[in-house]
Amino acid sequence: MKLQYDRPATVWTEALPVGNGCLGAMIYGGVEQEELQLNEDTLWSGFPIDGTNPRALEVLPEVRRLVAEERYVEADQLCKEMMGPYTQSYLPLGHLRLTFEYGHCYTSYVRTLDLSVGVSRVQYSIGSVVYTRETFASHPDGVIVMRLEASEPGRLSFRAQLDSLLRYETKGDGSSYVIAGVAPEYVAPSYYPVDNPIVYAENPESSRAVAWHGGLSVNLGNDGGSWSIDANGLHVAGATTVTLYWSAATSFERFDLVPGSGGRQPGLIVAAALEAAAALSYSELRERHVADYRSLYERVELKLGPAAAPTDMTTDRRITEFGAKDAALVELLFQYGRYLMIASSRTGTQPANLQGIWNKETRPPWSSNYTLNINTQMNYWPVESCNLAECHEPLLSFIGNLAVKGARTTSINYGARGWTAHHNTDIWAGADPVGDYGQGDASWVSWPMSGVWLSQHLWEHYAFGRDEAYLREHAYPIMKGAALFCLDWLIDNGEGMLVTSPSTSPEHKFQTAEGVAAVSAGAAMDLELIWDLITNCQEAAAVLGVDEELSAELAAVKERMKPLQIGRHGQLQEWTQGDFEDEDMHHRHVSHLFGVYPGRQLTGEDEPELFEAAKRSLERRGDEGTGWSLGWKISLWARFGDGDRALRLISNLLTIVRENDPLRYHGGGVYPNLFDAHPPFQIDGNFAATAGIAEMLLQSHQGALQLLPALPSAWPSGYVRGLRARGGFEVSLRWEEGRWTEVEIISTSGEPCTVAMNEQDGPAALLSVKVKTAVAGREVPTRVVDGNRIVFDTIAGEGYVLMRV
Ligand code: FUC
Repeated sequence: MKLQYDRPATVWTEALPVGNGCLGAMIYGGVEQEELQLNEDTLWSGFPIDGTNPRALEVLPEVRRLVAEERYVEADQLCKEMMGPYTQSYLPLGHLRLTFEYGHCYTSYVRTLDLSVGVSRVQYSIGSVVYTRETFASHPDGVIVMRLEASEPGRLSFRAQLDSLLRYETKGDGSSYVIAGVAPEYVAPSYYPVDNPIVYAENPESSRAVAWHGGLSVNLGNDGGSWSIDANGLHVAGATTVTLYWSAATSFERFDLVPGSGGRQPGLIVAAALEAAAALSYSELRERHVADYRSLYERVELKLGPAAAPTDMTTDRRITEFGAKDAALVELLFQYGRYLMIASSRTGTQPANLQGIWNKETRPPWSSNYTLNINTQMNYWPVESCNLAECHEPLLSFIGNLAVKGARTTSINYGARGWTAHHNTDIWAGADPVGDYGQGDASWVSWPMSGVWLSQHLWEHYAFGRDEAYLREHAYPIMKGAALFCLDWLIDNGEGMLVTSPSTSPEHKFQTAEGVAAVSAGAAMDLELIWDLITNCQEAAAVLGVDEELSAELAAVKERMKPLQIGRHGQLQEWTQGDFEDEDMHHRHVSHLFGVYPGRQLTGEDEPELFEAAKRSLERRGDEGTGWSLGWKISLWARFGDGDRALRLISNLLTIVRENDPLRYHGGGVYPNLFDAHPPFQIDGNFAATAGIAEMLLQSHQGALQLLPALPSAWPSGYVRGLRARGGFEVSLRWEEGRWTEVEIISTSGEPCTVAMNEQDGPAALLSVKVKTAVAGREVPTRVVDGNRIVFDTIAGEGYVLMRV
C-alpha cells in the first residue's frame, strides 16, 4: 500500500506528508536540495480572548420579528450586529533544507510513502552511488527522524538549514541547531482584506502569543564523517549514514490560558525529546514507530478488486489514467484517509484542522481553522467505523473546551442556558459568531448550531464503543448542555410549532423578491440536528438511568418541532419557512440531508417519503462539487443504497487537480499526493472518502448491521476486515458475485447482535443463515425480528461467524 513517484515534488501538493499527531512534515524528496516543510499543531496566532457580543441579545427580538414578517434581506443585514471577531490562524513553523554537494544529475529515482509502516522513502543514484533517505514521524518518541544513507563510504556531505516565514532566530547550542520565535498576536483570514493582516507584539518578551521552538540534532553512528554546527546551520562532511532528529514544541498550554503562563518552556521540551531520541538507535526508533503506527493502521484491511494499473505506475499517473476504475486505487484512497488520521490526530494532540496538521502559509485558506458547519465534523467521520476510535479523542476533548467558552457566548449573546458555538473556531476555542463585528455574511456567520452537531460525535463514540464511564463523565454532561441551549433557542412560530430563528442552511441562500437572503426560521438542518441531539440525549439518559424529567421535556419538544417539508420539485425543503428557490441549485453544501447522513432521522424504513424527497434533493444538487462536497455525497448515496452512484462520486473525487495549473479543472478532486482538493487543499475530503467507502460496505445506524448496503457492481468480490459497527461490534466480511459469503463479527461489549438481511437476499435468507462461535464452532440460537432481521446473543470478546447453509 504505497504512494509512489518517479521524481521529486516541485510543489507542495506533490510532497508527501508524515505526522505524529502533533509534528508534521511535507517531504519534497529533492536531490540537490531536499526540503521538509514543518508544522507543529499548537502553533497558532493569537491568545485567549472574549468575543462575546451583548448587542446580539439586544437585536435578537428584532431579527426574529423581521424573519416572522418574511423580511429576510433586512434580517440578514441586522444579523451583522450579532457578530464577534474572526478566529486566529494555524501557522506554518518553517522549513528544513538540506543542500547536498553532488549536483542534480541523478538516475533511478523513486519516492514513496508506504502506508503499511508509515515511512516515506527517497532513493536515487548519482554515478554509482545509491542514496537512500527514510523519514517518519514517531508518536512514541515525539520526533521526526530522517535516516540518510550512501551506498559507498564517505559520500554524504551536506548542509542543513532551518528557516521560517514567521519572525525567527536560529542558533547552534552545541549539540543541536535551533530555530525559535514568537507567533503573531493576530492574523487576519486570507479572505479579509486589511492593510496589516499579520501583527506581532512590539516586544516579543511581552507578547501574549505562542512562543515556538524547534531543534535539529544529528548522529553519524560509527560509519565515519564529521559534523559541526554554526550560525549557518548543521554541516555534515564525508559521512556514510546520518540520522537527523527534529522536534518542536510551543508554549501553548490551554485554550483559556495565556501561552507560557503556566510555565511551559518549549526549548526544554524539545531538548528533552532530542536527547531521549538520541539514546535510541535508528532501528530502535523505527521499530517503536512502526509498532505504534501498525497497532492502529493494521486493524482494517480492504480488498475491493484487482489493481488495474501496473504496479510500478506513479500514483499521479494512476489517478489520471485509471481513477476509480482501479479498485486498488480506491483501496489506497481509503487507507490514506486512515493514515492521515493517525498522522494528524492522536491522544493529547489538537484535533485535525482544515488541513490536518499540514500548512505552508501564514495566511492559509480559511485560516486553516476549525470550520464547524461541516469540515471539522467531516474530518472525524471515519474514526469510529474505520477502527481508529482513539484518534477521536482530540476532538472529543476539544468539544469540552468549546462547551466552556460556548456557555458564555450562549448566555451573553442569546440569554440562553447551556452552550453552543458557531461556524468557526480555533485553538482558543472561540465559540462566537465571527465576522469582525459586522464584516461577515449572515449565510455563514448566523449559525449557532455547532454545539448541537458536535454533540453527535460525543454520542457516536459511545454508540460504537459502549464505554459507559466515558458517557457519564464526559459526553452526556456536554450533550445535555447543548440540549439546554436548544430548549431556550427554539421558539413558537405562531402556529404552535417550534422553530429556530434566526436560522440558516450553512452558506446557502434563497431567492426573495428583494434579493437573495440566508436567514429565515427553521432551516431543515437545524431541525434535523436538534432531532438528532434530542434522540441521542434520550438514549444516553436511559443508558445512564438519569434525567427522566428532562428526557420527557425533550420528548415533548420533539413532538412540537415543525415537521420537515416536501417542496414542489418533490425535494426535501432546505428551508421550512417557504419552498424557496435556491440561490444555487448545485450548491456544495447539502446541509438539509444531515438527517440521512451523518444523522439517522431519515431512513427508508422510518420516513419513506422524506427519505425519497431527500434523494430527490441530492439528485438536483448533482454529482459535481468541491472535494469535501463530493466526499459527503459518497456517504449519502451509500445511505440511499446506491453503490454505483456512490462509486461515481468516488470517481469524481479521483480526478487529478494540479496546483498552479492555469488549465486546471476547478471542481473538486485530488492532488498528485492524493490530498483532497477543494481546491485548494482541505483534508476533509480525504476523511469523507474513507468514511464513505466504509459506509458502502457496512452500516449500523438503524439498530442493525447492514452488510454490503451499497456495493457497486464494479466490486463483485472483495474482502474487508475490522470495520466497526454501533453496539460494540467489529465486522469482517468476504463477498462474491455481489453477495456476502462469510461474515465474522467480534462482539466487544456483549450486547445482542442484530443483522439485517439485504433486499437481494430475500426473506428466505433468514432461514439459511447459521451463526457459530468463531473459536469453538458452537451453533448459536438466532431469532427473527421485524421480518428481515436476525438477532443472536453475544459474549464480549467472542467472535461469531455467519454463514449460509
Ligand atoms: C465552508 C465551505 C467552503 C470551505 C470552507 C473551509 O465555508 O463552504 O467550501 O470548505 O468552509
